[in-house]
Amino acid sequence: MAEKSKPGRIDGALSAAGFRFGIAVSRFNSFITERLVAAAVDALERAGAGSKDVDVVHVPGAFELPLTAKKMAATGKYDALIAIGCVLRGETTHYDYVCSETARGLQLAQMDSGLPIIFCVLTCDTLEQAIDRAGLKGGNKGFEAALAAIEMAQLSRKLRAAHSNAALAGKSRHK
Ligand code: INI
Repeated sequence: MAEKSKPGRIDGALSAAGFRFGIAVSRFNSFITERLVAAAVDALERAGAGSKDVDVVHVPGAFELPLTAKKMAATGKYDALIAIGCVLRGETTHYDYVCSETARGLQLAQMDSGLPIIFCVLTCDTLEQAIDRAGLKGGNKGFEAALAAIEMAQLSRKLRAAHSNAALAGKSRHK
């Protein structure tokens, strides 16, 4: 019986050397968001990113993250972005609008620009839940987001190269 060929596998490695990252972070609930940023920068630098290869841009609240990420993507300077925020449920429906529009806007910015934009916006019912995810029981979501940013930067570069190679191969086949 003919041996089955293995599917080609393309993975993103976890080295940040040679990549540039942008972080957009909200000042709202900065007690939480600054802890997420610190962990994200720590992860990027420990994975090999130079300090000059990481920019941090501050915005008023989570709602402002999508436009800022879109503008950062348009600079062409970055291999991946991380959007960091923390939305805490209040007594009104404001929370729902901020959460859904922030998530929707970030996904739109990512799809429009083609640049990976990692979603690191905590959406919590209580401050305790947010604290748990910013360096306590739940680990630190900023650190996890940085790993996702590195993986997606690597993967995007590989897929771009695979695309160019396929295009070149196609051209030479048609000569
Ligand atoms: N922004 C946040 O980042 N987190 C919140 O918890 C929050 N709450 O609860 O209101 C919040 N609101 C501000 C919003 O993101 C905008 O900055 C504001 O509406 C101006 O556009």
